[in-house]
Amino acid sequence: MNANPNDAALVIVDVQNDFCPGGALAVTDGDAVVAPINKLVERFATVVTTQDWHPAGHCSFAAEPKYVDKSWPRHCVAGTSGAALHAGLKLPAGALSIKKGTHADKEAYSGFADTGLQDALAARGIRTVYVCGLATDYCVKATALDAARHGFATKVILDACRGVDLPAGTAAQAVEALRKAGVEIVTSDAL
Ligand code: VGL
Ligand code: ZN
Repeated sequence: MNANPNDAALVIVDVQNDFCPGGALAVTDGDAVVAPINKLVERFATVVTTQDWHPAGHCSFAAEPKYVDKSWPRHCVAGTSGAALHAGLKLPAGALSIKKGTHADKEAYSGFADTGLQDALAARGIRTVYVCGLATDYCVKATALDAARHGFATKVILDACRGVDLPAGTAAQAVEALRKAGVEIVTSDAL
């Protein structure tokens, strides 16, 4: 791959058990992102994982979650197996781990929200950010939009993403919003 010089980072968003089949907030085929991501990681000198990492009483949790209004079942509670990264991910030893959504009273879909990620990437001289993972219409979208806002050339690797997509079409709308914001949509085999 010549598209990923040392100034590019791969940001793997929320590939956590709770977003995979069998998890508390399972995304259809969520675990299908693992194989393409594993093929990509070795090509990047800088790899970042984000994890949704909520306190037990997080404000987004609802006893009767509606999803469409961004109320969710209890998910990704800090330290639980549901919050752990999918065991199939093959990460380099130096991967940077970002936890987000750690405040009970604040929702945080973006990996850049109060995490220090922008400074960490800047310190490594990163100029281009490739985003993949879960979910296309929430945390992938928010993370990619923030990356673009922070001035990084930003690309979303679409075949390495899956969306909640409730109601159906939400994931496609997210992709359109990303394009409009100047985010490039790419596929992993083109990298
Ligand atoms: C996410 C819903 C709630 C995500 C996190 O990772 O996209 N979605 N919390
Ligand atoms: Zn969450």
